[in-house]
Amino acid sequence: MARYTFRLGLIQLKKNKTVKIATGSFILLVLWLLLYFKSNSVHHNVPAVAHYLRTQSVVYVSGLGNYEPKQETLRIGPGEGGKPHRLSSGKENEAGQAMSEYGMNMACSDEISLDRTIPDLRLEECKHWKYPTDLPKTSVIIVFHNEGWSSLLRTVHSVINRTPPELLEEILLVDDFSNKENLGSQLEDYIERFKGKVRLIRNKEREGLIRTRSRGASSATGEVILFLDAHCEVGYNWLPPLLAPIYRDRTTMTVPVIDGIDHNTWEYRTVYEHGHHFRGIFEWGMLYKESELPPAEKKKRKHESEPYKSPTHAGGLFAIDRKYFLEIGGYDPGLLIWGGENFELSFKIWQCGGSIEWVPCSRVGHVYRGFMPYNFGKLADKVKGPLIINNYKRVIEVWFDDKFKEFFYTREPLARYLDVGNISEQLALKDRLKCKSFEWFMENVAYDVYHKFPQLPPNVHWGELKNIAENKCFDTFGNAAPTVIGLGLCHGHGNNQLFRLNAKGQLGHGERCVEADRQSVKLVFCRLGTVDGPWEYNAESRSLLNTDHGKCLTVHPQTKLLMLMRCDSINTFQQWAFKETVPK
Ligand code: LR7
Ligand code: MN
Repeated sequence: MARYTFRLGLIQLKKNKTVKIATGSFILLVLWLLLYFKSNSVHHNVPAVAHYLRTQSVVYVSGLGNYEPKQETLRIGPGEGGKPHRLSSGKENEAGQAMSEYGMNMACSDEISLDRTIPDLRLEECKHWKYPTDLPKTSVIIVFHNEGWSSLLRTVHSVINRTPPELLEEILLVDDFSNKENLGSQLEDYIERFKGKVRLIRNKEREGLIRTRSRGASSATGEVILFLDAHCEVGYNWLPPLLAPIYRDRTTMTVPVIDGIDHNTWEYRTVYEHGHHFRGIFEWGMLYKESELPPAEKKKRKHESEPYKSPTHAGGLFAIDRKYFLEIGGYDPGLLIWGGENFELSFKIWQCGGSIEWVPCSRVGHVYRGFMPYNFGKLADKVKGPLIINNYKRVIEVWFDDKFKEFFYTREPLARYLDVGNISEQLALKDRLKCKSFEWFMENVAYDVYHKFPQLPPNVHWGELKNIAENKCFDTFGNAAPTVIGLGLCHGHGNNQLFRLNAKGQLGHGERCVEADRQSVKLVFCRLGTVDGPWEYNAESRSLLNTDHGKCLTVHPQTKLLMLMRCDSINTFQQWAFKETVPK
C-alpha cells in the first residue's frame, strides 16, 4: 500500500471564483461575519476566508480526496438540526410504553424524519484534511436484537446519506433473532429501496451481540469492516477520517468520537467539552472509563483534529481491516452476549502489535438507553455468576499477567469462583502471535490508568457485612452511587451485599467506596488516585472505626439508619462481621 502523510489542505482557491464571491455577495459576507463571531467551533488555525468559502460550498476541492460534502439543504421539522423534539400531546401513553419496551422513546423517534439533519460538531480544521482518493471500501455492520424501527432505519439512512458511495461496499444488517413483527418481512421489503446496498442476514437463534458481530465480519465483503450499534446517526464526512489511518497501517483500529442522542427527546449533543480530547481506559474491576488525553500524548500532536492513540474503546463503534480482524481471531467466541469484548479486542490488538486510534474528525451519535430492555436469553443460563463478570474474567485470564489478575479479583472477589470454560485456544493464539505482556501494555500504552487507579492493595475482608444487633447486612439495594447505604435481610448471594475492606482501609462495593459523615453512610465515587480509606476493622471488638471522624460505624437503635457514633465496644449496634459469600 502506498504511504502518505496527513496534510491540512488549506485550500487552493481558484482566483476567478474568489473574485465573483467577493463582489457578488456582500450581504452573505456580513451574515457570515455575524455567524463567525457567534460560533465557538471556528478554529484559529484556519484562515477565516477558507471557512467562509467552505460553509458556502462555493469552492469544492475535487479530486484531492478531501471528501467534504456539499452542505445539506436546510430542513424544517421535528428534531431537525438535532434539536430536541417534544412529543405531540396525547401520546404520553405511547411514549411510556415505548420506554419500557425499548429503553428509548420510540414514539418521539417515530415523529422525526429518517433523513433528519444533525449539527456539524467537528473542529473547523476537519473540513480541510485531505485523504487518499483510493481509501478501502467498507462494510458497515449493524447487529440488532429487537430494536425500534425508526431508530434502526435512521442509522441506515444516515450512513447512506453521509458516506461517499464509492467507499461504501454495503450495509450489512445482522438480526440477532428478533421477534418483533415489523423486523420481519416488512424490513426485508423496506431495504429493497437501497438496491442491494443494504443486506440483511439473520441468526437462527439468539447469539448475543458479540457472536453476531463475528458472524457479520465473516459474511462482510468490504476490505474494512465498521461496526455501529443499531441506534446511531453518523456525522458529516465521518468515514474517510476513520479509513485513512487503516490505509496507512492495516493493524490500526479506528474509533469515532461518540456524541449523545437523548433517548427521550432525540436531541443530538456532544458529551465532551469543546477542545478537550478523551481516550478509553478502565478501572481494575473492568469498568470502562474515559479520561482526558495525558500531556505526553498531547505533545505528540500537531493539530487539534489529529487522531491519537487510546488504550481501549467503548465497544460499539469502530473500523478495522477485515482480514486483520480475522487474523487476530476476531472476538473470542467464548464471550457471551454482552460486555467485555471491547477490552478483549483492545488488549489483543495492542499486545499483539497493532494500535487503536481515536479520530476527532469522525463523529457518530449514539442513543444511550434509559435501561437495558432485553434479557440475556438462554445462553446466560449456562453461566453460574453474572454473565458480564464472567466475560471479564475470561478476558483477564487470557490477557492480564498474574499481578494484574489480582487487582481484578480484589475488585470482584466472587469472580475467582466463576468457571469461564476453556481458554486454551486464546492462550495459543497469544503465543502464536508472539503478543507482549500486559505489563508492557500498562507501561507503554495505558500508563494513565495508574494515575487514576493505582495498583490495588489486597482485601483483608470481603463478603456480606452483617450488624450483630440487627442481624442484617449492608445493602446498596441496587442504587447507583452516590446513594445512602441501608441494611437488608442477609441473602448470601453477594451482589448488592458484597462489600470489601482492603489492607489500606478502603471499604467499598464494586468500583465504589463507602464514606460517612455524622448523619449518614453513603456509597460514593472513590476519590480519584487513592486506594486507601478511613476504615479500620477490629476483629476482636468487631468495630469499624472511621479514622477521619474517630467514630464507629453504628446502626441507630431507633431509626435503624447507619451513622457514626462514639465508639463503645459492648454496644452490639456497633458490632460487625464479614462473611465471605462463596457461590455453591
Ligand atoms: O443480545 C444482543 N444482541 C444484539 O444484537 C444484545 C444486543 N444486540 C445489539 C443491539 O441491538 C445493539 O445494536 O447490539 C448492539 C449493542 O447493544 P446495546 O445498544 O443494547 O448496548 P450498549 O449501547 O449499552 O452497549 C455498549 O457496550 C456493549 C458491550 O458489549 C457493546 O460494546 C456496545 O456496542 C456498546 N455500545 C457503544 O459502545 C456505543 C457507545 C456508548 C457507550 C458506552
Ligand atoms: Mn447501544
